[in-house]
Amino acid sequence: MKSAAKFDVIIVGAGISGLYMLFQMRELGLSALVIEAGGGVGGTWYWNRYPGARCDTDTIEYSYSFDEDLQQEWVWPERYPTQSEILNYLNHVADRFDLRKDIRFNTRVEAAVFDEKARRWQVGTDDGAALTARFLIMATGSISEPNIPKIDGMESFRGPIHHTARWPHEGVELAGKRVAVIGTGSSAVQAIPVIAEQAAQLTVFQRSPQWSVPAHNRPVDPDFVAEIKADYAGFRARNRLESGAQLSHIPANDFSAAELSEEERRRVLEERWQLGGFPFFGAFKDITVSLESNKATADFVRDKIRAIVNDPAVAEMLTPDYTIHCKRPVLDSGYFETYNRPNVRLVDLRATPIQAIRPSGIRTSEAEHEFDLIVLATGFDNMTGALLRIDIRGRGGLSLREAWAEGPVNYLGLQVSGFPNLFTITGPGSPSVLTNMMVAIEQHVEWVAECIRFMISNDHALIEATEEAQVAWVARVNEVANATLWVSCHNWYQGDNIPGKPRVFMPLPGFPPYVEKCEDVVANGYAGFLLS
Ligand code: N01
Repeated sequence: MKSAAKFDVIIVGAGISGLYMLFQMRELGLSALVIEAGGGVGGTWYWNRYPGARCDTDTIEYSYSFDEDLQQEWVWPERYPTQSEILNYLNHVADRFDLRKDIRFNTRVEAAVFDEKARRWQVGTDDGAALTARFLIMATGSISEPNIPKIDGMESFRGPIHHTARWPHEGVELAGKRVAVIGTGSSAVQAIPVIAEQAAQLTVFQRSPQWSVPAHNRPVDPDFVAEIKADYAGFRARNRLESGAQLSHIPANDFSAAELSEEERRRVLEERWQLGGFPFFGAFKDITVSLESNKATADFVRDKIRAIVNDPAVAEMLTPDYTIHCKRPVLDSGYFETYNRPNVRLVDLRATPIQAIRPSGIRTSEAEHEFDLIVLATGFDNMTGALLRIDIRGRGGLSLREAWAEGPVNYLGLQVSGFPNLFTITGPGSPSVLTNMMVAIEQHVEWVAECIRFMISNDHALIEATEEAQVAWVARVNEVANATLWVSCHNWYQGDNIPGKPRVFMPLPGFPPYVEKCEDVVANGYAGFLLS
């Protein structure tokens, strides 16, 4: 039998986390291999190529901060980066730091088993390779495992069915086509206006109406960029002090709706609506905890939807009845306006659910709809899906799937008790998806790199979260989340979008206190971890 190829570190995934992790491991002089299922770098931005795909974090913030020359030199044309611009950027990073030579593409990790005797991880891939490493780092992404709903008759459809996160690289011809989009999350809200312009007909199948606010994309203002770049490090540092690790230049207002008259509330909300993007949700300081501020904001958006959409019945269908900002906020460029087009129809799945996909289209409880193409904008098995699809086994053969049968448990979102030397980047239990992901990723990667450096220089073979620290951490995440309105609706933060998934709030609200905790843990000799 061929012996396994040995590395100090194996990193799973060559997205934003995996690339930076590899860079950091090289800095420590370690041998590292990245294993990537895709044919190129980029992770999310490699896979999500649907029409209109764009990031909704401002370009000035959605980039690495670890290299001053890189952040000074790179130029983004618009307020929000498109998928292809981000992919170009990540390819540039991979080339600039010569990362590709340590990345194995088109290879999927299937299993990882901790060998207690050798104190190493054995990693198996779909091409049959056997690899071992002292450290295993899961840079598999928080939003990467597509959710393909099980709908009767799906395989019988005569045309193509494309998930937004598996969009064909060569693009899809939409002209003259009758297109169905199932889902109305961030991906759909971006894709729908673009598809509507190209297709002959578009029918949107909506399960939950979506709170969405205008992105107000525009070319970047060179003076603004010059101002930021004059002290980019300072800008980054200020962003890290914000709860969402971003937008320090447009912070949330410091008052709640209760402090204002009706007229003042409207004025403040209108100002924020004109700013567009995430700053809208900062009209009041407490939209995620105060029902009054939340309702004031929601009522304002309800009025906007009614004013934009011409047909009152369609406007009603598009108007959410749950707390705003409870599902992950969505930014759009002409989403509600699209429903005024003569070639666009909306089907409310609450009133008329899908019964089956037929060779010619989709059958709901009310009608048969004929299509040439079906788009699944049905989202992801977020935060745990990409980890649990791999058969990961720690001490005593304990599988991660068993350990997380009731929902994910870990310490700091970084390590699971019973799985020594295994780290997750932006895992559940960390701020991750409630922040600017770039910042959350850099913080995690740097923490893990420092931890490995510490272990090597102090001759520690293993690090493992203790059971007690893990129990306390999970309780803390629940306590923080339960004090917010994020638990007041059905959302993917709690796994509500996946049938049978345990209902557990997965990300941790609040970036700065989390960072402080991570730093305290280190200052106290990795408190809550067992080093041996
Ligand atoms: O996925 P989603 P997404 N039948 O889960 C519906 C990030 N992102 O790909 O709300 C019918 O939000 C589902 O309905 P419901 C961002 O963090 C960022 O759009 O569960 N419908 C929902 O409407 C985002 O939150 C960017 O009731 C079904 C939709 O499908 C995350 O990725 C861009 C269904 C899924 O929405 C995921 O976004 C894109 C079924 N069986 C994504 N199953 C930017 O940065 C699900 N749905 C801009």
